[in-house]
Amino acid sequence: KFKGILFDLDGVLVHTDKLHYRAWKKIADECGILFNEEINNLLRGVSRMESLEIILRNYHGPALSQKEKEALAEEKNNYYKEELKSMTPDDVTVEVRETLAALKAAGIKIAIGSSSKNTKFILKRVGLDDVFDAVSDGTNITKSKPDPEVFLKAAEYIALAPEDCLVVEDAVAGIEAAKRGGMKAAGIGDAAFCEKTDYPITTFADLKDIAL
Ligand code: G16
Ligand code: MG
Repeated sequence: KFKGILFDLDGVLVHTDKLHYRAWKKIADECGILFNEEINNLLRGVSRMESLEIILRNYHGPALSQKEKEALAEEKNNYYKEELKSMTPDDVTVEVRETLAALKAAGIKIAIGSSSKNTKFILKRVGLDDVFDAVSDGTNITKSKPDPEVFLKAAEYIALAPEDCLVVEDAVAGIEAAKRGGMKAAGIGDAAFCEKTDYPITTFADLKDIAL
């Protein structure tokens, strides 16, 4: 049915969303800004600088220059990268590994479509760096989700038309990106309840029922 499957990274294959949360929380606390899980959910799939802008909606201090904003984003990334060092292959479940292997064995091409500029580092840490046919991430795009660019590039890298691909996402912005790109979308977590989600799934292995 699908010739290719394009996987979001954070919140789908690995749970770096918690690490993003902790790093942003440090920045928010330092600046005296309200930040909680609800606000964190708005950052899923959104680029680093756009995430900062969302967080700064709750900042009421003196105006920040572009330079100051970039410094805050960099500080967040430093905290985040420190946290990423603790990731190991154990951070990818057996269910995820087995499902990816089953999809590949069926001849389906698999690729990453992530907004993160840390994607390659994360894939290496968790031992998934040799598993995917292609990686499209924050380093090869100019517009982040909900723009479809990251998934269109992923499809292009595996030489498939968007309509032959299924996107797997945990974020509403990612589902939106998939639909705008002309792909079908499977949603896990919050994204399972998104109106535009074609295939709501409760667990990663459900992908086998959809794609095999
Ligand atoms: C991920 C996260 C976002 C994060 C973005 C950029 O996207 O979900 O919260 O802001 O990457 O990450 P970085 O700061 O590492 O470049 P995705 O698309 O993998 O869910
Ligand atoms: Mg995600």
